[in-house]
Amino acid sequence: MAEIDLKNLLPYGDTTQDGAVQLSFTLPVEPSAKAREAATHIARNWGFFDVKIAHMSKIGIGYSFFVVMARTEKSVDFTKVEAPQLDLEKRDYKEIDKKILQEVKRPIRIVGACTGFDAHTVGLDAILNMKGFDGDIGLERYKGFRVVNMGSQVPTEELIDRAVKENADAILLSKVVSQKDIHIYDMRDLMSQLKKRGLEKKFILVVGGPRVTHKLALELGYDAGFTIGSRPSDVANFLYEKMVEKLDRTPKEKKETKARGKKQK
Ligand code: B12
Repeated sequence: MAEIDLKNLLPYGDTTQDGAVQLSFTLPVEPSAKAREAATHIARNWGFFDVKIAHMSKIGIGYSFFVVMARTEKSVDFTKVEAPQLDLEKRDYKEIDKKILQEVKRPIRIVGACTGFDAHTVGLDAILNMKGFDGDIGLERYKGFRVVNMGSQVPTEELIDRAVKENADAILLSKVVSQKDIHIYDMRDLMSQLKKRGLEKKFILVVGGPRVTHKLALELGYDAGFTIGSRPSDVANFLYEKMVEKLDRTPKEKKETKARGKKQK
Protein backbone atom coordinates (compact mmCIF):
# COMPACT_ATOMS: atom_id res chain seq x y z
CA MET A 1 0.00 0.00 0.00
CA ALA A 2 1.34 3.44 -0.94
CA GLU A 3 2.44 5.64 1.93
CA ILE A 4 0.01 8.46 2.66
CA ASP A 5 1.47 11.96 2.98
CA LEU A 6 -0.57 13.13 5.97
CA LYS A 7 0.93 16.63 5.77
CA ASN A 8 -0.46 17.02 2.24
CA LEU A 9 -3.56 14.90 2.34
CA LEU A 10 -5.45 14.82 -0.96
CA PRO A 11 -8.66 13.06 -2.03
CA TYR A 12 -8.22 9.54 -3.41
CA GLY A 13 -9.86 8.48 -6.67
CA ASP A 14 -8.00 5.96 -8.84
CA THR A 15 -4.51 6.31 -7.35
CA THR A 16 -3.15 7.63 -4.07
CA GLN A 17 -2.85 11.43 -3.93
CA ASP A 18 -4.50 11.94 -7.35
CA GLY A 19 -6.84 14.57 -5.88
CA ALA A 20 -9.88 13.10 -7.69
CA VAL A 21 -13.31 14.22 -6.51
CA GLN A 22 -16.93 13.80 -7.51
CA LEU A 23 -19.25 16.77 -7.07
CA SER A 24 -22.93 17.23 -7.64
CA PHE A 25 -24.88 20.45 -8.02
CA THR A 26 -27.87 22.04 -9.68
CA LEU A 27 -27.91 25.02 -12.05
CA PRO A 28 -31.10 27.09 -12.43
CA VAL A 29 -31.16 26.66 -16.24
CA GLU A 30 -32.57 23.98 -18.58
CA PRO A 31 -30.10 21.20 -19.53
CA SER A 32 -28.30 21.99 -22.82
CA ALA A 33 -24.83 21.96 -24.37
CA LYS A 34 -24.43 25.48 -22.99
CA ALA A 35 -25.49 24.39 -19.49
CA ARG A 36 -22.98 21.49 -19.64
CA GLU A 37 -20.21 23.93 -20.64
CA ALA A 38 -21.27 26.33 -17.86
CA ALA A 39 -21.00 23.50 -15.30
CA THR A 40 -17.45 22.78 -16.53
CA HIS A 41 -16.54 26.47 -16.20
CA ILE A 42 -17.95 26.67 -12.69
CA ALA A 43 -15.90 23.68 -11.54
CA ARG A 44 -12.75 25.19 -13.14
CA ASN A 45 -13.51 28.54 -11.46
CA TRP A 46 -13.47 26.69 -8.13
CA GLY A 47 -9.87 25.63 -8.91
CA PHE A 48 -10.57 22.09 -10.16
CA PHE A 49 -8.85 20.68 -13.28
CA ASP A 50 -9.48 17.59 -15.49
CA VAL A 51 -13.15 18.51 -15.23
CA LYS A 52 -15.54 15.95 -16.76
CA ILE A 53 -19.33 16.07 -16.69
CA ALA A 54 -20.36 12.54 -15.75
CA HIS A 55 -24.07 13.25 -15.69
CA MET A 56 -26.52 16.01 -16.69
CA SER A 57 -30.29 15.71 -16.33
CA LYS A 58 -33.41 17.83 -15.98
CA ILE A 59 -34.42 18.26 -12.36
CA GLY A 60 -37.68 20.21 -12.60
CA ILE A 61 -38.69 22.94 -15.06
CA GLY A 62 -35.79 25.32 -15.59
CA TYR A 63 -33.21 23.32 -13.58
CA SER A 64 -30.38 20.97 -14.52
CA PHE A 65 -28.55 18.57 -12.24
CA PHE A 66 -24.87 17.67 -12.71
CA VAL A 67 -22.46 15.06 -11.43
CA VAL A 68 -18.93 16.22 -12.15
CA MET A 69 -15.62 14.39 -11.85
CA ALA A 70 -12.56 16.57 -11.42
CA ARG A 71 -9.24 16.89 -9.64
CA THR A 72 -7.74 19.27 -7.14
CA GLU A 73 -4.24 20.09 -5.91
CA LYS A 74 -5.50 21.71 -2.72
CA SER A 75 -4.49 19.48 0.18
CA VAL A 76 -4.83 19.64 3.94
CA ASP A 77 -2.25 19.08 6.70
CA PHE A 78 -4.07 16.27 8.47
CA THR A 79 -1.61 16.37 11.40
CA LYS A 80 -2.84 19.89 12.26
CA VAL A 81 -6.57 19.25 12.00
CA GLU A 82 -8.38 19.35 15.31
CA ALA A 83 -11.88 18.01 15.92
CA PRO A 84 -13.43 17.14 19.26
CA GLN A 85 -14.66 13.58 19.41
CA LEU A 86 -16.60 11.63 21.99
CA ASP A 87 -14.13 8.96 23.09
CA LEU A 88 -16.24 6.65 25.15
CA GLU A 89 -15.60 3.03 25.93
CA LYS A 90 -18.05 0.94 23.81
CA ARG A 91 -20.72 -0.75 25.90
CA ASP A 92 -23.79 -2.72 24.92
CA TYR A 93 -27.31 -2.17 26.19
CA LYS A 94 -27.19 -4.79 28.94
CA GLU A 95 -23.97 -3.39 30.37
CA ILE A 96 -25.21 0.22 30.21
CA ASP A 97 -28.53 -0.72 31.80
CA LYS A 98 -26.76 -2.56 34.63
CA LYS A 99 -24.41 0.34 35.23
CA ILE A 100 -27.24 2.90 35.32
CA LEU A 101 -29.19 0.86 37.85
CA GLN A 102 -26.08 0.28 39.99
CA GLU A 103 -24.60 3.78 39.83
CA VAL A 104 -27.44 6.19 39.08
CA LYS A 105 -29.85 3.96 41.01
CA ARG A 106 -32.90 5.18 39.09
CA PRO A 107 -33.90 5.59 35.45
CA ILE A 108 -32.44 8.60 33.67
CA ARG A 109 -35.36 10.81 32.59
CA ILE A 110 -35.14 12.12 29.06
CA VAL A 111 -37.38 14.25 26.86
CA GLY A 112 -36.75 14.31 23.11
CA ALA A 113 -38.20 16.33 20.25
CA CYS A 114 -37.58 17.64 16.78
CA THR A 115 -38.31 21.38 17.03
CA GLY A 116 -39.36 24.20 14.73
CA PHE A 117 -40.83 23.43 11.31
CA ASP A 118 -38.72 20.26 10.99
CA ALA A 119 -41.04 17.27 10.44
CA HIS A 120 -38.36 14.55 10.30
CA THR A 121 -38.92 12.01 13.05
CA VAL A 122 -37.01 8.97 11.79
CA GLY A 123 -33.65 10.00 13.29
CA LEU A 124 -35.02 10.72 16.76
CA ASP A 125 -37.15 7.57 16.67
CA ALA A 126 -34.10 5.53 15.65
CA ILE A 127 -32.49 6.53 18.94
CA LEU A 128 -35.54 6.50 21.21
CA ASN A 129 -38.03 3.91 19.90
CA MET A 130 -37.95 0.36 21.29
CA LYS A 131 -36.96 -1.16 17.95
CA GLY A 132 -33.90 1.09 17.69
CA PHE A 133 -31.65 1.25 14.65
CA ASP A 134 -29.07 -0.89 12.91
CA GLY A 135 -29.72 -3.87 15.17
CA ASP A 136 -29.17 -1.72 18.26
CA ILE A 137 -32.24 -1.39 20.48
CA GLY A 138 -33.62 2.03 21.37
CA LEU A 139 -33.59 3.82 24.71
CA GLU A 140 -37.28 3.08 25.43
CA ARG A 141 -36.33 -0.58 25.81
CA TYR A 142 -33.76 0.11 28.58
CA LYS A 143 -34.81 -0.15 32.20
CA GLY A 144 -32.32 2.65 32.84
CA PHE A 145 -34.22 5.30 30.85
CA ARG A 146 -37.64 6.88 31.15
CA VAL A 147 -38.33 8.32 27.74
CA VAL A 148 -40.75 10.99 26.56
CA ASN A 149 -40.68 11.35 22.77
CA MET A 150 -42.61 14.47 21.77
CA GLY A 151 -42.21 13.86 18.02
CA SER A 152 -41.67 16.58 15.44
CA GLN A 153 -42.58 20.25 14.89
CA VAL A 154 -42.53 20.89 18.63
CA PRO A 155 -42.19 24.58 19.62
CA THR A 156 -39.03 25.09 21.69
CA GLU A 157 -41.03 26.51 24.59
CA GLU A 158 -43.19 23.36 24.77
CA LEU A 159 -40.10 21.16 24.82
CA ILE A 160 -38.71 23.10 27.77
CA ASP A 161 -42.07 23.10 29.59
CA ARG A 162 -42.30 19.33 29.20
CA ALA A 163 -38.71 18.79 30.36
CA VAL A 164 -39.47 20.85 33.47
CA LYS A 165 -42.73 19.00 34.08
CA GLU A 166 -41.03 15.60 33.79
CA ASN A 167 -38.10 16.78 35.96
CA ALA A 168 -35.94 15.54 33.10
CA ASP A 169 -32.23 14.90 33.41
CA ALA A 170 -31.63 15.40 29.69
CA ILE A 171 -33.14 17.09 26.66
CA LEU A 172 -32.56 15.36 23.32
CA LEU A 173 -33.01 17.66 20.35
CA SER A 174 -33.20 16.43 16.77
CA LYS A 175 -32.47 18.74 13.83
CA VAL A 176 -32.55 17.27 10.32
CA VAL A 177 -33.39 20.09 7.91
CA SER A 178 -30.42 22.44 7.52
CA GLN A 179 -31.69 24.74 4.75
CA LYS A 180 -30.61 28.32 5.49
CA ASP A 181 -28.92 26.97 8.66
CA ILE A 182 -32.29 26.49 10.34
CA HIS A 183 -30.78 23.67 12.42
CA ILE A 184 -28.30 26.14 13.93
CA TYR A 185 -31.01 28.74 14.47
CA ASP A 186 -33.18 26.21 16.33
CA MET A 187 -30.26 24.90 18.39
CA ARG A 188 -29.52 28.51 19.43
CA ASP A 189 -33.19 29.10 20.13
CA LEU A 190 -33.32 26.23 22.65
CA MET A 191 -30.17 27.46 24.34
CA SER A 192 -31.33 31.08 24.58
CA GLN A 193 -34.80 30.15 25.88
CA LEU A 194 -33.18 27.91 28.52
CA LYS A 195 -30.91 30.80 29.52
CA LYS A 196 -33.84 33.19 29.78
CA ARG A 197 -35.46 30.81 32.25
CA GLY A 198 -32.18 30.15 34.14
CA LEU A 199 -32.31 26.48 33.11
CA GLU A 200 -29.20 26.15 30.91
CA LYS A 201 -27.34 24.07 33.51
CA LYS A 202 -30.31 22.01 34.66
CA PHE A 203 -30.35 19.52 31.78
CA ILE A 204 -27.80 17.43 29.93
CA LEU A 205 -28.19 18.80 26.41
CA VAL A 206 -27.80 16.45 23.47
CA VAL A 207 -28.45 17.27 19.83
CA GLY A 208 -28.44 15.02 16.79
CA GLY A 209 -28.96 15.15 13.04
CA PRO A 210 -27.21 14.55 9.73
CA ARG A 211 -25.60 18.00 9.64
CA VAL A 212 -24.84 18.13 13.36
CA THR A 213 -21.29 17.48 14.54
CA HIS A 214 -19.97 17.12 18.06
CA LYS A 215 -17.85 20.22 17.38
CA LEU A 216 -20.89 22.32 16.38
CA ALA A 217 -22.81 21.08 19.42
CA LEU A 218 -20.01 22.07 21.79
CA GLU A 219 -19.66 25.48 20.13
CA LEU A 220 -23.36 26.16 20.75
CA GLY A 221 -23.14 25.13 24.41
CA TYR A 222 -24.51 21.57 24.17
CA ASP A 223 -22.92 18.61 25.92
CA ALA A 224 -22.77 16.39 22.85
CA GLY A 225 -23.68 16.14 19.18
CA PHE A 226 -24.47 12.92 17.31
CA THR A 227 -24.42 12.70 13.53
CA ILE A 228 -25.31 10.19 10.77
CA GLY A 229 -24.88 6.57 11.79
CA SER A 230 -25.09 7.22 15.54
CA ARG A 231 -26.49 4.23 17.38
CA PRO A 232 -28.80 4.25 20.41
CA SER A 233 -26.17 2.55 22.59
CA ASP A 234 -23.67 5.37 21.79
CA VAL A 235 -26.22 7.89 23.05
CA ALA A 236 -27.20 5.74 26.05
CA ASN A 237 -23.56 5.33 27.00
CA PHE A 238 -22.93 9.07 26.78
CA LEU A 239 -26.00 9.87 28.90
CA TYR A 240 -24.96 7.31 31.51
CA GLU A 241 -21.40 8.71 31.73
CA LYS A 242 -22.61 12.31 31.87
CA MET A 243 -25.19 11.48 34.49
CA VAL A 244 -22.60 9.82 36.74
CA GLU A 245 -20.35 12.85 36.27
CA LYS A 246 -23.27 15.15 37.22
CA LEU A 247 -24.16 13.10 40.31
CA ASP A 248 -20.50 12.93 41.43
CA ARG A 249 -20.23 16.67 41.14
CA THR A 250 -23.45 17.54 42.89
CA PRO A 251 -22.78 15.85 46.25
CA LYS A 252 -19.17 17.11 46.18
CA GLU A 253 -20.25 20.73 45.63
CA LYS A 254 -22.89 20.39 48.31
CA LYS A 255 -20.28 18.96 50.71
CA GLU A 256 -17.88 21.80 49.95
CA THR A 257 -20.58 24.43 50.45
CA LYS A 258 -21.50 22.83 53.76
CA ALA A 259 -17.81 22.75 54.82
CA ARG A 260 -17.34 26.41 53.89
CA GLY A 261 -20.51 27.26 55.81
CA LYS A 262 -19.15 25.55 58.93
CA LYS A 263 -15.80 27.37 58.77
CA GLN A 264 -17.49 30.75 58.56
CA LYS A 265 -19.55 30.13 61.67
C1 B12 B 1 -37.70 10.57 5.10
C2 B12 B 1 -37.48 12.01 4.66
C3 B12 B 1 -38.56 12.88 4.72
C4 B12 B 1 -39.93 12.48 5.26
C5 B12 B 1 -39.85 12.55 6.81
C6 B12 B 1 -40.76 11.52 7.46
C7 B12 B 1 -40.52 11.43 8.91
N1 B12 B 1 -41.56 11.07 9.62
O1 B12 B 1 -39.42 11.67 9.41
C8 B12 B 1 -40.84 13.59 4.65
C9 B12 B 1 -41.39 13.09 3.32
C10 B12 B 1 -41.98 14.06 5.50
C11 B12 B 1 -39.82 14.68 4.36
C12 B12 B 1 -40.19 16.00 4.19
C13 B12 B 1 -39.28 17.00 3.81
N2 B12 B 1 -37.98 16.85 3.55
CO1 B12 B 1 -37.02 15.20 3.88
N3 B12 B 1 -35.97 13.66 3.83
C14 B12 B 1 -36.21 12.43 4.19
C15 B12 B 1 -34.96 11.57 3.87
C16 B12 B 1 -35.25 10.82 2.55
C17 B12 B 1 -34.57 10.56 4.94
C18 B12 B 1 -34.35 11.12 6.33
C19 B12 B 1 -34.24 9.97 7.27
O2 B12 B 1 -35.25 9.48 7.75
N4 B12 B 1 -33.02 9.45 7.50
C20 B12 B 1 -32.77 8.25 8.31
C21 B12 B 1 -32.40 8.62 9.76
C22 B12 B 1 -32.19 7.37 10.57
O3 B12 B 1 -31.18 9.32 9.66
P1 B12 B 1 -30.95 10.73 10.40
O4 B12 B 1 -32.14 11.57 10.38
O5 B12 B 1 -29.68 11.29 9.89
O6 B12 B 1 -30.75 10.25 11.93
C23 B12 B 1 -29.54 9.70 12.41
C24 B12 B 1 -28.53 10.75 12.91
O7 B12 B 1 -28.58 11.96 12.23
C25 B12 B 1 -28.81 10.86 14.39
N5 B12 B 1 -29.90 11.69 14.89
C26 B12 B 1 -30.91 12.31 14.27
N6 B12 B 1 -31.67 12.96 15.17
C27 B12 B 1 -31.14 12.75 16.38
C28 B12 B 1 -31.49 13.21 17.64
C29 B12 B 1 -30.73 12.85 18.75
C30 B12 B 1 -31.11 13.33 20.10
C31 B12 B 1 -29.58 12.03 18.58
C32 B12 B 1 -28.76 11.65 19.75
C33 B12 B 1 -29.21 11.58 17.31
C34 B12 B 1 -29.99 11.94 16.23
O8 B12 B 1 -29.12 9.52 14.73
C35 B12 B 1 -29.90 8.92 13.68
C36 B12 B 1 -29.50 7.46 13.62
O9 B12 B 1 -28.15 7.32 13.31
C37 B12 B 1 -33.86 12.66 3.71
C38 B12 B 1 -32.74 12.32 2.72
C39 B12 B 1 -31.73 11.37 3.31
N7 B12 B 1 -31.42 10.36 2.59
O10 B12 B 1 -31.27 11.58 4.44
C40 B12 B 1 -34.66 13.86 3.26
C41 B12 B 1 -34.18 15.26 3.59
C42 B12 B 1 -33.72 15.30 5.03
N8 B12 B 1 -35.40 16.06 3.43
C43 B12 B 1 -35.17 17.22 2.91
C44 B12 B 1 -36.16 18.18 2.63
C45 B12 B 1 -35.70 19.42 1.90
C46 B12 B 1 -37.49 17.99 2.98
C47 B12 B 1 -38.63 18.97 2.73
C48 B12 B 1 -38.31 20.43 3.05
C49 B12 B 1 -39.09 18.77 1.28
C50 B12 B 1 -40.14 19.74 0.84
N9 B12 B 1 -39.75 20.69 0.00
O11 B12 B 1 -41.27 19.62 1.24
C51 B12 B 1 -39.71 18.41 3.67
C52 B12 B 1 -39.62 19.10 5.02
C53 B12 B 1 -40.85 18.99 5.78
C54 B12 B 1 -40.61 19.61 7.12
N10 B12 B 1 -41.53 20.47 7.53
O12 B12 B 1 -39.62 19.31 7.78
C55 B12 B 1 -33.72 17.44 2.61
C56 B12 B 1 -33.06 18.37 3.61
C57 B12 B 1 -32.04 19.26 2.93
C58 B12 B 1 -31.40 20.21 3.88
N11 B12 B 1 -30.24 20.68 3.53
O13 B12 B 1 -31.90 20.50 4.90
C59 B12 B 1 -33.18 15.97 2.59
C60 B12 B 1 -31.71 15.81 3.01
C61 B12 B 1 -33.38 15.46 1.14
C62 B12 B 1 -32.53 16.18 0.14
N12 B12 B 1 -31.38 15.67 -0.24
O14 B12 B 1 -32.88 17.23 -0.31
N13 B12 B 1 -38.56 14.18 4.31
